[in-house]
Parts: sequence; C-alpha cells; structure tokens
Amino acid sequence: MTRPDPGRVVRASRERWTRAGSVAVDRAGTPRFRSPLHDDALASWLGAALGLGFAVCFATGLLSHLAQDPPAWFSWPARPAGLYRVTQGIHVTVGLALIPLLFAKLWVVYPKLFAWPLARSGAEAMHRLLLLPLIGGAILLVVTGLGNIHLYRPWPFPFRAGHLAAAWITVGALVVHATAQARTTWRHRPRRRPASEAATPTPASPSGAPTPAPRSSAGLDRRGFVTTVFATSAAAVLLTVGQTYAPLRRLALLAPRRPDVGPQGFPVNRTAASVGLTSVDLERWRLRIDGSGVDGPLELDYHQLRALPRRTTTLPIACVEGWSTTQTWTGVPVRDLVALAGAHDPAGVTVRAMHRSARQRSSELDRAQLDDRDTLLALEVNGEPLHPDHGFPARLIGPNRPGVAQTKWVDHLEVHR
Ligand code: HEM
Ligand SMILES: Nc1nc2c(c(=O)[nH]1)N[C@H]1C(S)=C(S)[C@@H](COP(=O)(O)O)O[C@H]1N2
Ligand SMILES: [Mo]
Repeated sequence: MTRPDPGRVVRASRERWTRAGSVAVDRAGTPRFRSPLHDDALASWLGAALGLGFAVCFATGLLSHLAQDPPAWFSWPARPAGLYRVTQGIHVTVGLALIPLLFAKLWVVYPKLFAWPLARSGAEAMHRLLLLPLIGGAILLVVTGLGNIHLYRPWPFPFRAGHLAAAWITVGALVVHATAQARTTWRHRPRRRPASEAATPTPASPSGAPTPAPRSSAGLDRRGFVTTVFATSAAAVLLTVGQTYAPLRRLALLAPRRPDVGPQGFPVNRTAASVGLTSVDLERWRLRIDGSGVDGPLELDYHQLRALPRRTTTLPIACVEGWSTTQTWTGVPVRDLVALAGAHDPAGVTVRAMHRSARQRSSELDRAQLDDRDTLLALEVNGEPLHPDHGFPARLIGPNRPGVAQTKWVDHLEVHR
C-alpha cells in the first residue's frame, strides 16, 4: 500500500494549468484564479500609481543624497529655508503610501506566475527575469525605509548605501517594465464608455486570452478593492504626515516622532547622554575657530560668545527620517564669527561637535550657507538656553539643511580657503 506523495500531487495538478495569454487555465480553458480582481485593468491602474510614486521617491531621495553629500558639480541652495523639509517629508510620506499599493499589485498579478510555461519567447523570459530585481528591489526599499524611520535597522549593510543601491536597481527595472507594459496600461486608461459597452466585460487581450469575466462573487468587486487599497494608503499618510505637518500632529499615531514632544517642546533623536556628554564645564569650554581660511586661531569662551551681536530667526530642523519641527533660535551668525577670526574669502566651514563617540560629529557649510545671515551658531531656542539634548552650549542651525547637518554641541569651526 502506498500513500500518495504530496509533492507528486502538487506537481501533477500544476501540470494541468497551461496558459492562454498570461492567464493560467486548465485543459478546458477555465481560468485557474477566479477572483475578478486578478485582472489586467487593475494591474495597470495600480502599476501607474506605483510608477508615479516611485518616480517621486526616487527624485526626492536623490535630492536628499545630494544635499547630504554634494559632489563638486552640485550645490544645494540655502534658500528656500524649508525646501528640504518639504522634499524629505514628501519622500517618506509617499514612500509609506506606496506600501499598500505595492502589496495590492503583487496580489493582483501573482496568478501570472502559475501560467505554464513561464515564458514562450526570449523576450518574455527576459521580461519575467526582470521581475526579480523589480519586486525584490521595491520590497527592499519600503522595508528598509520603514525600518529606518523607526530607528530599527537589523540589516547588515549601512542604510543609505543599501537603500540607494536598491533605488537604482528598482527604478532601472521599473523603466524597462513600464515601457514593456505601456500598451496594456494605455488600453486600460480610465475613460467614459458608451452605455451599451459598459456592461460588457474587459475585452480579451490581443493574444486572444480569455480574461476572466467579473462575477458577482462573495468577495470584493473591483471598485471595492481599489477603494480599500487607496483608503489604506490615505490612512497611512494621514496617520504619519503630522510628524512634519504640525496641524495634523494629533493624528500622527503611526509616526515615530511628534513635532511638539520632547525637551523644550520638540523631539530629540540623540541625547547628550547617548554621546557621552553628561555635563559641560562652562568655565573651561571654548569655541575654537581656525583653519586655512582665517588668520586665527581664535578662541572664545561662553561669556564672550554671548556678548557678541546676536540674531533671532525661525527655522526648521528637518530630519532625514521625515519628521520636522520649526523653532525660534537665537545665536551668532557663523559668518560673523568667521569674520572675527579674520576671514580671507573662505570657501566653506567644517563644523565639529565636542563629543568623541558616535557618528554625525561634524557637518559642512558651503559658501552659500556660510554667507546666509540666518546660518547661526545658536545659543538659545525660544528665548531659553539650549537644553543639553538640543546641543548646549551651542549648536548649528541653518536654512535648508538636512537635520543630520544641524550639528549639536559645537566647539570647533574649521574654515577652509
Ligand atoms: C516606505 C518607503 C520609504 C521610506 C520610509 C524611505 C525613507 C528614506 C529615508 C529616511 C531616507 C534618508 C536616509 C538618510 O539620509 O539617512 C531615504 C533616502 C532615500 N530614498 Fe527612501 N524611503 C522609502 C522608499 C523609497 C523609494 C520607493 C525609493 C525609490 C526609488 C527611495 C529612494 C531613496 C533614495 C535614492 C534615497 C537617498 C539615499 C542616500 O542618501 O544615499 N526610497 N529614504
Ligand atoms: N553632534 C551631533 N549633532 C547632531 C546629531 C548627532 O547625532 N550629533 N544628530 C543630528 C540629527 S540626525 C538631527 S535630525 C538633528 C536633530 O536631532 P535631535 O533630534 O537628536 O536633536 O540634530 C543633528 N545634530
Ligand atoms: Mo536626523
């Protein structure tokens, strides 16, 4: 007596599904997957929305990359002051909205993987192979992005390098995929149909595939499905965008940060204690200004620094992780400090923090940011000395800078010629 081998059963039943067009059918030509949701029109609409979203994320992501590490040919402007806040806010918000769309799209198209044989021509084989980097890259992007904004990074590679590589791979594969699918998508573009046509099912594809006719099944119909998916995306946006758009802050239930919660009323990623700065001895603290761009070195103690002409300005901190907060800062313009040290037409400044541990110990000011009178070495926020976690005794705050470049606990300005 032999038991049926479960592996054989699966294999045997899979052999029964052949393909008509891109649809898996059995010998009688009946579609294997009967839900009306596995159809080309839905796949096309979701694909178009995803394509648009990926393009927006790619553009804003590349801007963020360039703003943080500008190559020689690129300069990130100091104005408008809130630009990075907007581009990075869009990046993270649109990225989150893509998650429900991505999984909906995968669900709509997965039966195509069961159509046999997998490919009938070299071109089709290429196109199908391309799905590997396309789907793999897209999932990697949203998973690493989502983890990163929640400060959860269990993967073995540096986030930025991995996320950037995934972006190029995904977008490259997406361009080819979208080009190959352009005709199908165009055929399913939304348009008004004459009443006589409205009742007829989706026309068969040119290859003669019998597209499964929408039935009134127990499950969701097409409109219900689209509504559910887009509503989920909208909810993801509404429940996070308050981390950067203050009027919606009370709704930011899914966001890791609320712009109004933290010492002095705004958030902190990295505390003073976490970089080993438990207390600062103000009598011994000095700000040092040196480098090839000044006569210096010049050293100022805290009282001398406070005695210099100060300026007050309202500027955001816009974290790369998508949260932001706008506060009113008071401090000494960096360009005045540099002039005091005897500047010779400086090209830029490296701003350094006093802690020895952890990353993000320095940032760069280029000429445009250095020349901006709102680029401050801030001593106060909202009229109070900075809280230790906000960079006491002095922090950099400048217009249109990624949050990581708003260096806290500054004690050294190195001026370059
Ligand atoms: C859930 C979705 C996503 C989230 C939450 C997210 C989040 C982030 C964050 C926080 C950064 C800044 C990292 C840093 O500078 O430390 C970033 C950078 C970036 N993202 Fe995304 N992202 C998502 C999806 C995408 C997608 C779909 C693309 C598409 C191409 C993309 C492309 C990029 C690029 C090119 C960068 C710049 C990387 C670098 O600085 O080297 N992201 N993303
Ligand atoms: N010296 C130093 N400055 C720093 C950081 C840091 O880790 N060390 N974090 C940066 C980041 S990522 C942001 S978004 C802003 C605000 O960070 P916070 O929330 O930790 O204050 O400060 C920046 N300045
Ligand atoms: Mo940040």
